[in-house]
Amino acid sequence: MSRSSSHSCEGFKCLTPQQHFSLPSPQQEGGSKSSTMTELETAMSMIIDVFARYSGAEGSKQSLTKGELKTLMEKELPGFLQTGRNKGAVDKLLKDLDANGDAEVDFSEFIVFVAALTSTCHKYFQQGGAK
Ligand SMILES: [Ca+2]
Repeated sequence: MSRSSSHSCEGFKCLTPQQHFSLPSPQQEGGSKSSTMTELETAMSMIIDVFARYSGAEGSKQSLTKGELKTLMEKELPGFLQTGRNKGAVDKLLKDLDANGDAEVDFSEFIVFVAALTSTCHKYFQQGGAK
C-alpha cells in the first residue's frame, strides 16, 4: 500500500469568506440600529465619516485628491498646515502619505497619518502639554 501525499495543498482551499468573518451575531431585537457604540467605536466611525465627506467631492470616492486633501486639512486640521505661507505644504504632505504612489490618498494611507498624528499628540500631552 502506497500512501500518496503529493497534493497536500489542495485541502486548504475550503475556507469560505463566511468562515473567516464569523463575527458574533448582533443581538438586535428591535429595528433600532446600534445605539450602544462605545466611545472608541464612535471615534473610529467619525474618522471614516470625515474621510468620506471629503473623498467624495471629486474623482474617486475611495481616495483624496490633492484638492480634497487640502480642503480636509484646512477644515479639519487648521493648525497643521500653515496655508498661505507654505505653498508646497500640501504637495509635500501628499507625497509623504501616498504610499502606493497613485497621487491620491486612500483611506489606509489616511488612517496611517491620523494614527501618527494622534500618537504625536499623545506624546505631547504626556509631556504636560503646552506650558
Ligand atoms: Ca495613494
